[in-house]
Amino acid sequence: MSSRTYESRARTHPTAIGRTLLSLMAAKKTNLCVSVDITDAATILSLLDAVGPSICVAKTHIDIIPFSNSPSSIAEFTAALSALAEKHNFLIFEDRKFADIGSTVKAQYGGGVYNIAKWAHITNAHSVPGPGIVAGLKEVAEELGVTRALLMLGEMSSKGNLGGGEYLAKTLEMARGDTEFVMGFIAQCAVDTREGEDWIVMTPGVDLGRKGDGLGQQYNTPDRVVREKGCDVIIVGRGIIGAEDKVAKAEEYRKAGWEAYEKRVAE
Ligand code: 5IU
Repeated sequence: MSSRTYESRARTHPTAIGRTLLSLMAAKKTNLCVSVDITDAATILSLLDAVGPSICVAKTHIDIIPFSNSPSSIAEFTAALSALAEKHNFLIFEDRKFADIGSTVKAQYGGGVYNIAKWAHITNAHSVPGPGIVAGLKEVAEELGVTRALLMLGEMSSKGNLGGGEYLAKTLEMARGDTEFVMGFIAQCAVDTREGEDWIVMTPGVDLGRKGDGLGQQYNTPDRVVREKGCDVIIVGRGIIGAEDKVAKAEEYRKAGWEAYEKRVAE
């Protein structure tokens, strides 16, 4: 687990997106990623405009939006999303969980109706298919001439998931094959780091009160995942989007995540 500050890691992280992310986290004093699992595009945009100052990353699932209301086009929505990311200085993470062979994920990431690589700074991929998935995704970013980064799924938050342990260790080995494109992991704990390595760990399954959702989701507190387990970014969905006062709740999570980080680097 890293006791280095986000500022210091921002200067040396091997990925360009990692350096940008760590530096904006330090500047805004936030390690909060809000997961906007909302099906109405306009509601997502107004929520992000309101919580923008509290977050470092907005995590999307673009394929849950029917685009039947305004904004009714994907391009219009992603343009507005990008403008909000600029305005409030946060990054966009499409939680696509790519899981196919290199040639197929190339077509999925760079094309289709969503054109994810064009607007999402970060996406993620399962390690099941082997290193070709990393190579295929990276080729898309190179061909488009955009700066992008990948998180590998090392361990999920849900009960009974097959990640963690040896699976995470093998995923880490795969990530070592491309340290300029793979910025880190989705995991529930810091990964074993060799001298000179730095992986950003983003962690879903975070809630200040609940323990689960009845469908396998398992929650830990910001303090548990950031201070005790060494994760870097907390990902919070329903804990914020389900609250009456979403702005106040986002601030509450930002403060909890930030205090946990401050304690970790002081320990
Ligand atoms: N998500 C998880 N667990 C995981 C991965 C992704 O919960 O291991 I990878 C997603 C699912 C949802 C968000 O979009 O993170 C968590 O939302 P809640 O905080 O509402 O449970």
